[in-house]
Amino acid sequence: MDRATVVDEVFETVASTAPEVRAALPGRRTETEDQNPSGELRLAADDYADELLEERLGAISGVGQYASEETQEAVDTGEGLAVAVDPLDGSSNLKPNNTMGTIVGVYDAPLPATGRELVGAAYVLYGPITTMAAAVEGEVTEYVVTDGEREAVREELTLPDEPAIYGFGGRVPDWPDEFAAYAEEIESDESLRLRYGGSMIGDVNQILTYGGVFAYPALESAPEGKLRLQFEGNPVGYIVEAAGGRSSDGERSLLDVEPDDLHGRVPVHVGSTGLIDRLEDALN
Ligand code: AFP
Repeated sequence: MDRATVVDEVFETVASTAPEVRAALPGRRTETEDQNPSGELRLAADDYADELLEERLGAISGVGQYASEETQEAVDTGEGLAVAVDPLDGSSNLKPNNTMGTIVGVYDAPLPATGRELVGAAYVLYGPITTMAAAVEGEVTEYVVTDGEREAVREELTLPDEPAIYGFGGRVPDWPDEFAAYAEEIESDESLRLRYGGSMIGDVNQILTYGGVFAYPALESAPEGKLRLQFEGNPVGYIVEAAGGRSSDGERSLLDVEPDDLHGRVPVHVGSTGLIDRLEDALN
């Protein structure tokens, strides 16, 4: 299969798996004893989504590697593109019945790879309805996913010209002074309102819809931030940049960050270009 067909097959497979992931959530809110490679407790729901997606994405002809936020090593599945998956982003939102997502990045290089090797990225948002945002060849399409079938509802999706919301993760006392000063500037802007839901996909989807800035910044206690480059930063950076916005680790596009290992973390800032430009000015 040609590369574009494989990428679409990956998106189709993630969309078709979404109803089973969503249906399994109510019965899998329990924490397991296991920790993922990032040291976070895995929910039964994380395990279930990961097993389904590894089996189905790994079976696609043209997918040669499967890596997940939930498992230490990437798995060889033949020849071809590499997929990096966060099976259930925001799983701590399951207990309070808040938004969650599934993220997939499709790299034309062995993992770990820079975001410049991405040839597609998508996320499923488990909200009041199930939607998918998918970026390929510089264009973002939003789909409603019904019974695993995608229906395009917004094509050539771009961020609105005027930003409207912001959301910053981490504890305020743990923000470095430069980020705290930037946050204060944003908070004092009367045209921007706070929206932070604890699941990056839910928060980023609001940025795609309303414009603004989402950040999980470097913290004094965690200079690399919390989010993983391969599974969260790169795919979301790729999608937001394809929608006409920007991404940054504080100095450069997330897509230019050299990975040190498969589960390496990175400060993530994504959103409207002007707000990310101002962030980089504030941090440097
Ligand atoms: P979980 O998957 O453990 O809920 O973490 C979600 C996440 O990786 C990302 O989706 C959120 O933006 C961020 O963590 C929330 O982190 P805080 O709980 O520290 O706000």
